[in-house]
Amino acid sequence: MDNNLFDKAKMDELMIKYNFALQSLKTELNILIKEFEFNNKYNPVEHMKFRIKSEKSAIQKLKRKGYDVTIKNLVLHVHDMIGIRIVCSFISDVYDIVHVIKNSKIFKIKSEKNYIENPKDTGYISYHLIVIVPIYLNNNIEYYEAEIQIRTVAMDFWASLDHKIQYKFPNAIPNEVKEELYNCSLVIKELDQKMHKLNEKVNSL
Ligand code: 0O2
Repeated sequence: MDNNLFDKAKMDELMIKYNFALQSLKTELNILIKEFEFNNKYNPVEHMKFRIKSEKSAIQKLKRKGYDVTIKNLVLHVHDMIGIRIVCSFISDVYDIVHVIKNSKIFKIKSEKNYIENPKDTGYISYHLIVIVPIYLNNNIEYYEAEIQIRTVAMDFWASLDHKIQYKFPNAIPNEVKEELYNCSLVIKELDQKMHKLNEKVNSL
């Protein structure tokens, strides 16, 4: 596959800007989470992962969506060049984090997808926010999109197996595997609800 479809100098400049935006996003998220922890004497985050999408994946995504491989289309249509995954213990933690991010004075929320309330047909469960991150350059302010995925450890466990399966069967996942995976997502959902209730009970004792 040809990975050098973008103008190199322009792509290098864009990647630097995405890196600036990621640094700014990381810093702000860390502050918001520490502040939440200070106010509530509780840290809802198990762990966080950060990544910039590779040029190769960006090209694949543009092609999958039917767009020409141009830098303009990348900026307009690939909303997750900057990706952050926040993994929490309980569903209530996920919603706490969503609330904290939505209240940020630094990012604007562009869109959200609640795959906890409305799981995907595959069984995928998670909460997605697309945020707009400002970067303050010498002479101007520029804005970049980032996708924040917020989910429980159990949802993350399911998604990582699903990801492996998609990689193993890039053309079509066998039906029996699909079905089993979907059934696992129902178990994950039930487990998350039970763990949430148990945690509430323990907290009230
Ligand atoms: P990768 O390799 O993880 O980055 P959009 O990004 O909004 O233009 P889409 O697909 O409508 O496109 O958005 P959506 O549904 O919010 O999905 C974006 C990302 O969520 C995906 O990015 C995955 O990371 C994750 N995701 C969505 N559906 C599934 C799923 O069924 N299983 C798993 N494991 N992850 C999922 P990418 O670029 O597709 O993949």
